[in-house]
Amino acid sequence: MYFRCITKAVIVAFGVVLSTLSVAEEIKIEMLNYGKDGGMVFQPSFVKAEVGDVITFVPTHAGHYAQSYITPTEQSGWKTKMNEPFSLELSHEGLHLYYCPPHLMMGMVGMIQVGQPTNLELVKTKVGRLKSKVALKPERVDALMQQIQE
Ligand SMILES: [Cu+2]
Repeated sequence: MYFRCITKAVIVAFGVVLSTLSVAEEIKIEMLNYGKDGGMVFQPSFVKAEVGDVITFVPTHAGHYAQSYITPTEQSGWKTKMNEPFSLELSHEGLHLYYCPPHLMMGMVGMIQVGQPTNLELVKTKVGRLKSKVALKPERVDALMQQIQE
């Protein structure tokens, strides 16, 4: 019990140090014809990140790009170029909900949570409209919503 408390304290202290240093991370998201969750996917489709981290969209398979549907309030919308890698610097807290325009119908959607989900209410309001355009695997949109950490 005593040992467990110490372990927990160390982990908490380590977490505080990490968040204070806030080392920027590069996080890769692959664009795939086929991945762990089936056809036409961003992998990973849900990413939890922090302000200052950089997302790189990697066009592992051809024929994909990514476009934001919702971004954190202070961060402007973004769009990658077909078959080209793209780096996105996460400048503000909140949720990015995005999709691959040619494969939205097939459920090629993704989400990036940056820190706190500051724009969650807006996302909840608008997500239905995006989901209505997904003919195959609309449950992927729900799965993204369920992974949001409040
Ligand atoms: Cu695609």
